[in-house]
Amino acid sequence: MSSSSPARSARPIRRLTVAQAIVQFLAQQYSERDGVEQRLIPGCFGIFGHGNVAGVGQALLEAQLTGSANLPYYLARNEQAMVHSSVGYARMRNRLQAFACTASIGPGSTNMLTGAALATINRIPVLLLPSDLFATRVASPVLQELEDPGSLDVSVNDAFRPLSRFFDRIWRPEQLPAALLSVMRVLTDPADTGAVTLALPQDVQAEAFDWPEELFRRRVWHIARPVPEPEAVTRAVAVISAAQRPLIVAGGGVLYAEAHDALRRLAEATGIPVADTQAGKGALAWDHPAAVGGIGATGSAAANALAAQADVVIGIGTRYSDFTTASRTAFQYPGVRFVNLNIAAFDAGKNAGIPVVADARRGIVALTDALAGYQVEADYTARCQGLVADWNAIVDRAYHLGHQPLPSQTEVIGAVNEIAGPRDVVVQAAGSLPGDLQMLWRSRDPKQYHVEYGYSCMGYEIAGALGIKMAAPDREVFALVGDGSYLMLSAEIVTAVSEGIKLVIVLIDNHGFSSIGALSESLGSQRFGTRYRYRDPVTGMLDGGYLPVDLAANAESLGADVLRARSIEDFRAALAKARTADRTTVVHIETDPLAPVPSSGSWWDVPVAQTAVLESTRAARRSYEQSKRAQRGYL
Ligand SMILES: Cc1ncc(C[n+]2csc(CCOP(=O)(O)OP(=O)(O)O)c2C)c(N)n1
Ligand SMILES: [Mg+2]
Repeated sequence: MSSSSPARSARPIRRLTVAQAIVQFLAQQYSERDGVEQRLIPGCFGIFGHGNVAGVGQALLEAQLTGSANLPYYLARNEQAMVHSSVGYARMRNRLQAFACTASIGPGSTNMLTGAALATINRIPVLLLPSDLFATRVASPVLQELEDPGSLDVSVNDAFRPLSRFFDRIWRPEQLPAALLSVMRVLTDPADTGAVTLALPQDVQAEAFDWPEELFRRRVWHIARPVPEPEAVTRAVAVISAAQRPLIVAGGGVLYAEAHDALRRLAEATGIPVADTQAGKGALAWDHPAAVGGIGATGSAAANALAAQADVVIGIGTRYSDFTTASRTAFQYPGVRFVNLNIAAFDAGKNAGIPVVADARRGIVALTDALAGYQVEADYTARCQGLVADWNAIVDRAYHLGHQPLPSQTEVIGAVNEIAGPRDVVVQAAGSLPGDLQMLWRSRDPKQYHVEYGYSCMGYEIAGALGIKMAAPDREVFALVGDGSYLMLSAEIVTAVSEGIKLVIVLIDNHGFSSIGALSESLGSQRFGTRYRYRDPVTGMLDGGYLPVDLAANAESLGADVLRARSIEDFRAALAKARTADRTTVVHIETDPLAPVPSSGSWWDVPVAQTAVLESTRAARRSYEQSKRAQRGYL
């Protein structure tokens, strides 16, 4: 009735399936910051199965064949991995662009959950399109459907709700336009971004509907740079300008806001030293006079010594994770105060700090202007520089340890650092490498250091590197991966090979978990269950001989070129060759998991059993209780 009314029929419509409408819509979305526009959703990763093969899959095929929408499709090998690749891409593009990911119903979709958590925790935008059960329910239960006797509208995709910054399920086509607009709003909101999930029932994906043509117009989403409230700046400056020993903690927000130059000017104008977090590393070049290295549990001893006595901590774009605060033991000055510049009010309020809610760049500029004339005392600067010089000597030694017979991991990091070009990217996420890298890596470019340490997810390395290389094809990308992470998720080597995307993968083989092994030992648990070994028939433990596992051969079988390095000299030569190769190349090296690593002079809270038979555990508990006394609430 209404469709025959003159007013309605005059409105142009386009008849498409829900999936086709989504593809057409995504291809028309742009983001804009500082007057520069780019595609907001430059492509779609996916793995097809029932649920999306005839829905989103059909729509992507038709778009490609007809040229009606430009949304390139990339076939991933694992759904978790494709979310990692998307996160790598979006982080590299400073959150101005985000990939879409389509998955089949059931396990294809739930494989994305870990990626969703990783994206949301790291505040990186990604659009997830899990497929869902039938909206009509006529064929229920379908293959891979979760049956809940207490509710017929529950599906496995409800598990995305707590992991997503926005979640919706499209039961009817009419719901789609409003949902799509909300999706774009959240993806482009720098304070609220993360995983955005649109669950798509499989029958609805294929259902046709008459869409208003204006749904498919080109849309530009402005990415905001909010200015700080002048009164907040005044309050912050009153505290900072009274400080004797201020310290800046630069987090990932500095990099996403492209505020590194502004930060450098603030540091140069005031002399305030700058320590950085895992996500913020590289905000200042490592050899800038104000740079004091990483902070926290895996930071530099220099930054941690300064943190211990800082009277004002200026956190910029940081979430103050436990690694950053050394589980709240890093800042020991009794009257320490915090000033937190953050785009998210949630983070700005942490540690009872003075909140300055703003874009990092605009906020830093405002603070710099308002602090005109303020300078730290010369003896404070001298102390900072002395600590940094001592630390630099420690790093030099770690880079060239000459450990025998197998090299140390610190030498491998040194070699990668010295062979990488200034714009090359190093990628890592879990194991002993993030700690060693935050301590030892010398960043020369704000986008050089890419360690995913919000979720520290084993398996991010290769998949993330793929997305990073897609985002920055002009940079060499080195994925450093432990044998544990490699075994968990190396399948995206195949995607890199099939797409002709070149990665350098450094595979550090130490026959198990050097990280958790060391942690276990320090907690009295004797490296139990952390070695990749045969089970010893006498002890019943996994401490028999080495396994006949050849990870280099495994990488070769996936289509990568492989170089096997037998010594650190060999490794340097292989790495130089891999850097100039035009194919994905894996450089395999065995290292000694027990080789020494410099100390950060810091602590991380991991509880130890309060009662135990083993004396090693009881001793660890005593030392744990001792360390815990340094833990503070900042109120
Ligand atoms: C998906 C996932 N599972 C488990 C962990 C806990 N974990 C952290 S490091 C680690 C071992 C990593 O082994 P490897 O990649 O060989 O690195 P290494 O410790 O030897 O440096 C484990 C199991 C994790 N971070 N992520
Ligand atoms: Mg290992």
